Amino acid sequence: MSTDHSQAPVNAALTREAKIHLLREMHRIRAFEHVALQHYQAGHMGGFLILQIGQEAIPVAVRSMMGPNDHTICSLRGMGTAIAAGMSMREGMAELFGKATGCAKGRGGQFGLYAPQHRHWGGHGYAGTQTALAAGLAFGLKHQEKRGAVFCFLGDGAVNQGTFHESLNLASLFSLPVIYLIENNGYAMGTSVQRSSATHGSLASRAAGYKIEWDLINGDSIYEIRAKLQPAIERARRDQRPTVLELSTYRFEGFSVADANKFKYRTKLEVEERYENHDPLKLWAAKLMNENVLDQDGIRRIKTVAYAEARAAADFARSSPRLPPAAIMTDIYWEVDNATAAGTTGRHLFGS
Ligand SMILES: Cc1ncc(C[n+]2csc(CCOP(=O)(O)OP(=O)(O)O)c2C)c(N)n1
Ligand SMILES: [Mg+2]
Repeated sequence: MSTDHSQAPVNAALTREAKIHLLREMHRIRAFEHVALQHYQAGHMGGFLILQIGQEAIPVAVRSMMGPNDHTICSLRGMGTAIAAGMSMREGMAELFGKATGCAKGRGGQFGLYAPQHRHWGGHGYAGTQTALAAGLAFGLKHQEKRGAVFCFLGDGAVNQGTFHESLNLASLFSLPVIYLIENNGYAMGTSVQRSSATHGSLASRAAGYKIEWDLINGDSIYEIRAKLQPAIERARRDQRPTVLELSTYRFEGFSVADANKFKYRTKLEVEERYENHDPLKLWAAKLMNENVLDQDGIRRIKTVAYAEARAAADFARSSPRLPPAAIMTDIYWEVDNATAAGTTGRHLFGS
């Protein structure tokens, strides 16, 4: 029997404006990534470009549930997560273009999408790295006696990394307020979940071995994500206990823009079927039309405004300067640590 998640208290409490905001945010992410992709393909930027197109509901729904003591941290597939966190399109786009106006002054590109002012601790390149950092952030919350939760996004390919299992063990043992969100998009690069993970039918159920609560979520559904996040958030904030959630999702594009064979390991039919029936933007728009929150025109306007914002961000990024070569000696650990007490004692975190 399927549950009507729209009636869950967290969803029943959503105002019309909040529902529209959720659609707007998903469209902003998609527009941002489409425009970035166009510029990448035109040769205007280099490095990696790793898109979240198809997975937008997850970061947007998570952000909509966050409070002032909550944090996010994710993998490289995290441009949408940064935008959902509140990073401006201009800062994000300029970072991808390697410009001084980017959020990391163009030093990181796809690897530099950090927004600490929004409590978003970036996209991490080594699969699973963020899971240990998330445990650390959660430990920090506990140490500071703050009631909050750390939302840690990871891919299905990261669940077999040792660091994830070490993190789960410590999260349970130390009772840490961390929520691991496995974005199961079916593939790690070109390897399917079936070929990479030995399971009893789900990745999240492994959490039981660490005495951690877990659940499965349809990652295309804003209502379901929000409804099932609620108990995990309470568990983190009230009981200071971890949770593992596995969200089914799909990436419509390749692993990265350099993934020329995006149909080699999956059929065109599979991708088309997912796009037709599991596009979170289409699904949420249909819900809002059904509930008479928006009509076709309203949805079109949201999309138009999102693309205008993304194109303006790209213009801003292209016309921004790069850092001068001399800047190589600034914003480095040495500069931060040199001549500080922490630099001589090594005690950065816990005072004296
Ligand atoms: C420790 C480590 N091994 C290998 C890689 C190369 N690599 C980059 S992404 C990736 C697959 C990630 O798949 P998944 O976790 O499912 O995330 P998705 O790309 O689907 O979002 C691999 C193997 C890496 N970044 N880190
Ligand atoms: Mg994956």
